[in-house]
Amino acid sequence: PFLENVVKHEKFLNGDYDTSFIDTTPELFLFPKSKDRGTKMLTYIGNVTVNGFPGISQKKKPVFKKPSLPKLTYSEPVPTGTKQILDTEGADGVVKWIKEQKEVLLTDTTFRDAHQSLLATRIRTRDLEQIAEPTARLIPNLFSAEMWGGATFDVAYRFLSEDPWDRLLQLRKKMPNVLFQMLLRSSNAVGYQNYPDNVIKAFVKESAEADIDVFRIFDSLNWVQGMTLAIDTVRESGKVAEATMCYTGDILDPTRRKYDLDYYKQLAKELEASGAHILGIKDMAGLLKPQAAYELISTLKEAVDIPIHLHSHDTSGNGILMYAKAIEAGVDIVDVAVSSMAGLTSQPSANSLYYALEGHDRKPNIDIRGLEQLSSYWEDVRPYYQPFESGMNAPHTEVYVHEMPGGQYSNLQQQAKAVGLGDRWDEVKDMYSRVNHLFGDLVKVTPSSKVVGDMALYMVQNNLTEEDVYKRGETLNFPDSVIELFEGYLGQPYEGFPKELQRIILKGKEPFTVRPGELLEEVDFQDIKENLYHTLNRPVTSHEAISYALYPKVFMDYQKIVQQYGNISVLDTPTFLYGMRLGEENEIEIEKGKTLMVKLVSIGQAQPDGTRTMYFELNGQSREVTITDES
Ligand code: 3PY
Ligand code: ZN
Repeated sequence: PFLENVVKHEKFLNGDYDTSFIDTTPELFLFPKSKDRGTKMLTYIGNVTVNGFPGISQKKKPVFKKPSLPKLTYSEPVPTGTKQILDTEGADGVVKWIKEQKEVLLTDTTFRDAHQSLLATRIRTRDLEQIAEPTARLIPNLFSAEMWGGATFDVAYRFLSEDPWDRLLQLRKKMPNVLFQMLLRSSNAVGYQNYPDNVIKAFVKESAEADIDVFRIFDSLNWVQGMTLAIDTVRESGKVAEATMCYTGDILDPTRRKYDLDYYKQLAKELEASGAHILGIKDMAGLLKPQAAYELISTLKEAVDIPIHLHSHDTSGNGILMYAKAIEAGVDIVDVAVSSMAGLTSQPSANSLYYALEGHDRKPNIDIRGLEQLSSYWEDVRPYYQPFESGMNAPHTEVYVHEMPGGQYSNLQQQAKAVGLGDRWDEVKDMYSRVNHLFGDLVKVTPSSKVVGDMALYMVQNNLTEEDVYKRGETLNFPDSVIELFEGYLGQPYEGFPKELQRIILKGKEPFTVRPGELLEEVDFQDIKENLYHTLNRPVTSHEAISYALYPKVFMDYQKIVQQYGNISVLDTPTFLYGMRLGEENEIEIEKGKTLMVKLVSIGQAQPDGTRTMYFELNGQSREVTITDES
C-alpha cells in the first residue's frame, strides 16, 4: 500500500512536489465509467451484501432496533451557548468566562474520542448528525463538543467513504450553540508524520474557517518547539488555542524521576508563555491516578493563570475518582462522554460524574435527564458497530504498567495477530513497556506510541532482548518508523535520545534536531488544485486540496469510491455495513426530497467469471446490477 505520505516521497523531499506525482502514479487517477445514481447505489448495496464490509466477518445482516431519538420541540430556537461567547467576545472572552464559572465545565467527546477509543473511529456522520440537534438542545451548556480531528479525518475518507469537512458542516448546522473542538497533532496535523509548515498553517486556517473553535494542540514528544506554529496559527485565526501536555509516567512513583511534578510545572509555564489560551492535560492512556491528579492540578493552578482542561481515559476504572480529585483541586474543564459511549478505553461517563458530584459545590450544570436520553440513543446505535469493539469489557489496570494509549491497545493487538503473534500478546504488552525504557522513557501518544509498538512487535517477532539490540544492533534491520524517530522526524524528546542507541539504530546516518517542518519543501496548493481539476474534471475546493496534501492516496481512493458508487454516506448504517437481506425493502433519501425505494429481489448464481447478477426493484421497476463475488 501507498503508506508513505507524500512528504516522505523522494520527489517531495527534493522539493519536487508537482504534477509528476500524477504522471508517475497514474493508477491513482484512473476512474471507472460513470453510471446513473440509482445503479451506483445498487452496485454498492449488491457488493456489500455479497462481499461484506472490511473488518466485518459476519455476512448475515443482524436485526437492529431503531435508535430512539429524544422527543423534543424543535420549533423553539436552540438555546445559546459557549459558541456565542466566542463569536461576540473572542477567545479572551471565552477564557474570562471559564474563569468566572464555579461549577466544573464539561467537554463531550462522544462525537470523537469516545468512538475512536471504543469503536475504531467508525461512527458515521449520519449517526452523529441525527443526534446533533438533540445534543445541542438537551445539554447546551457544555463547554465544547469534541467532534473532529485525531483519527476521525483519515478514517472518514478511508473506511467510511465520507468527507470529514462535510461532517463538520453538517454538525454545525445542527449545533449552532456549542464550541466545536478538535484534536490537532501539531506538525502531524491529523496524520502520522510531519508536514511542511505551509500545510499546517493552511489546515488550521481552513479548519478555523469551517468553524472549529477550540484546537487541542499536542506534540507526541511534548516538544514545545513542535507546537508553536500551530498555536500561533490558531491565535491568528481568532480561535481558542488549547496547548496541551501529554501526561506520562507517574508523579507518585519516586523511582520514575524523569516526568516529575516539576517537569509538568515547567512545561505548563512554557505552554502558557507560548500563547496558550487554555492549558490542556492529555492523559491519553489513563495513567493519572487520583492523588496524582490532585497534586498535579493543585501545582499547575499555582503555576499558570490560564484555565486548565483535563482529558483522560477510563481504562483502569478509576476515571471518576480521579476527576473528583482534580475537581477538588480546581480543574476548570474535564472531558466526559455520554454514558453508553463512556468508560473503559473511552472517557469517564458524564452521567456518572454528575451523580458522583451530588452535593458538591462544583457539580456540573448539566441536565441529567437530557444526558440519559442521549445515552439511550447511543445505546441503540452502538450495536451497529459491534464488529469494531475492542473486546475489552472490564476495567484494565495493567495499563499503569504498559502505558499504552486506549486507542492503541486494540490496534496493536490486531497488528500482533496479523504478524502471527496473537498468542504472544502478553509478551508484546510487556515488550511495549521494555521498549519504552530502552528508548529512554518516551511520551507515548500518536504517532510516538506507534513507533514503540512497531519496535515491540519487531523484538518479540525476532526474539530479541534489549541486550541483543545493543550487541547485534549493527546487523539488525530496525522498522522504518524507529529509524525515523531516532533521526528526528517526530521532533526531540525531553532529555534527548539515548546516544549510544541512536548511533546503533541510525548506522552512521546523522540525526537532526531542528523542526522537521523547516526541512520540508512547501506544498504548492495551486498546483494541486490544477492537477485535481484535470483528473477529476471539476474545480476542487481548498478543503479538498488540503486533504490531498495530507493523504494523497486516501483522498484519491475516496474519489474513486464516489465515482463508482455515488454518495453512499446517505445509506443507513446497517445497510452501509451489512447490505440488504433478500426481500428487504429500503427507502434511501439521496438528497432532500428525492428518495429511492429499493428492494432486493434475488441474487443470481455465481458465474464462471466470478460475477453475480443482483436483482433489485428500484422505485417499483426491476433493475439488475452485476457485481464481482470476491469469495
Ligand atoms: C489521537 O491522536 O488521535 C489521539 O487520540 C491520541 O490520544
Ligand atoms: Zn484521548
